[in-house]
Amino acid sequence: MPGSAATPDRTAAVAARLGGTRFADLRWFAQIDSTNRYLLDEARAGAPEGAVAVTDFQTAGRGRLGRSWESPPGASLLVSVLLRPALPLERVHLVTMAAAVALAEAVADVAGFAPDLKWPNDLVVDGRKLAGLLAEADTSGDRPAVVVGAGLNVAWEELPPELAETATACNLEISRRLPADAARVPGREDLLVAYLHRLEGRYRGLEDARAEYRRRLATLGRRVRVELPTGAVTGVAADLGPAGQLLVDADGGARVEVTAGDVVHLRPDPGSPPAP
Ligand code: BT5
Repeated sequence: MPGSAATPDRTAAVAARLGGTRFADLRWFAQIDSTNRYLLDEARAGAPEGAVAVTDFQTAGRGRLGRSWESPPGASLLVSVLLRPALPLERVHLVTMAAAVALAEAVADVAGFAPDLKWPNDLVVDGRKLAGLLAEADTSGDRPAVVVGAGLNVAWEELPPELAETATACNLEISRRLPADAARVPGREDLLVAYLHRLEGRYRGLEDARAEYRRRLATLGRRVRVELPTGAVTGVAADLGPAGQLLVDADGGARVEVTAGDVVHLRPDPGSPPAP
């Protein structure tokens, strides 16, 4: 079975706090295979913009490029939204950038610290991944439907060995900053409500969202290695293109436009000025 029934109490309590947004049609599942898979199927069946799926646990959480997204039950905010932006397909990445900014703003609002953005869709703290976003499109209707999924690590007792060096969670960051008696773990409901309110604002102003994404993008100005299907490119991340592409000044002198791929932030060369 792909998902258990939505939990009505959770669903109603959160939906009641979403007035003024387009996100009133919210379903909170105790367990599901993937909230992105669920909403893509809903999109294909004609569901309108604004549907939201949230879950405590995914049995087949998806990352980008066929990877998986892991989280123990109840430890993360796992949420997808369905949007039908009036944009050509090649510009729908603006929606993912708006969502990344909104999620970073929600973390600042509720958890009290500000994560950085890493191209294309990660929230990071001191280089460790706090959250990832995955956008998937369905182009069968008149307008592309975009499902934007977000996985935000909220309250992890400990990180599993395979993520111990690369990931972090809100509770771990808060306890690093505050003495144990003052540290409070933010609630997933509060983070969700803040995220959807912030997303409403950012989605209404996609060009501003792009500018804010660019402003917060820790990748810009850094030496990077970009892993592409055709091989790796090393250089300096120089700018963001109008549709969210990463423009890299490669070591050989060429400017490379990256639309999809993985980026590794490198340490600056010895002797060169520090990255901003
Ligand atoms: C992403 O992929 O960062 C996108 C993640 C999107 C997850 C959400 S959850 C709600 C919605 N429904 C879904 O099915 N998916 C979305 P990517 O950049 O490919 O990162 C995946 C990689 O991050 C994995 O290969 C692991 O190395 C690592 N990883 C897995 N789980 C992680 C976690 N909880 N925290 C940090 N890193 C993780």
